[in-house]
This record gives sequence, structure tokens and C-alpha cells, in this order.
Amino acid sequence: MNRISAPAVLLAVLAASAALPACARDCAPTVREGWLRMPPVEMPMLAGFGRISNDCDAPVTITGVRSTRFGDASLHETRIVDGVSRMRAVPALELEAGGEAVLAPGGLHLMLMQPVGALAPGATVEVEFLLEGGGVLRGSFEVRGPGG
Ligand SMILES: [Cu+2]
Repeated sequence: MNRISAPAVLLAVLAASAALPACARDCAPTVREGWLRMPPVEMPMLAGFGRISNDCDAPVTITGVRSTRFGDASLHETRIVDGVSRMRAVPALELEAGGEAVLAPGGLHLMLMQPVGALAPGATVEVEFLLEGGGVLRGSFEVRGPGG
């Protein structure tokens, strides 16, 4: 049976904590796997999906969304109310430390209205998420057809 001395355990703990990402004030969540779904018929509106991971050691709150490619952008949530699918605006989205928000069809999503110019599948759209306190997160979203 292996016996590990207390100092060795302490050193291992210190080494592990040193390996954690430094989440000082320059730590920011990341936007991954972003994509936009074109509507099945021509409508001035796209839904956006992806993941926003907060690998920092403090919570952050997203208070707004913007993109130069759209006249209007916001966070929405789809919910089934009395058997009917309804959307509502999400004015603030908090990500706890180590937490992740998943934007997926049928749930939380980006609502992008009034596209500036034509968008085609394969295009990449940059979206900015405004953070409480003044920071901005940038994410890339790939445009896909109505089938996703
Ligand atoms: Cu919506």
C-alpha cells in the first residue's frame, strides 16, 4: 500500500491550483459552436444557437446583444405555456462561475431581426454580447439553412 506524506499532498494541491486558469479581471466567458438558422420562408429574422461558457471564477451577466449585421438583436427563450410554444425576451442572463448557457432550438436562443444585406448559408456573422459592468464578449456564428 502506498503511503503519501502530508507535504507531498500539499504540494500536489498547490500544483493543481496553479494550473487553474488565471481568472482575474481579464478573464472572460467564451462563445462556442455558434450558428444561425435561416427561416424556412423568407422572413427578416434568424434564430441563433451555441454555448456560452464562463470558465472564470466570478459570475457574469449578459445584459444585451448586438450585431452590425442586424438592426435588432436580443436573447429570447422559448417555453411551452398551456401546450403552446411561446417566446419571451430574456433581458439579463446570468452565468455562474464555471457555468454554461446552452442556446438550442426549443429553448434559449438569439433573436436576430432586420438583417443588413443578404445572408447565405456558410456565411459567418459576428455577434457581441454586452456584459454588466461594461465588458463585451464576441462570438462567431455560422449561417445554416432551415434544416440546421
Ligand atoms: Cu425568439
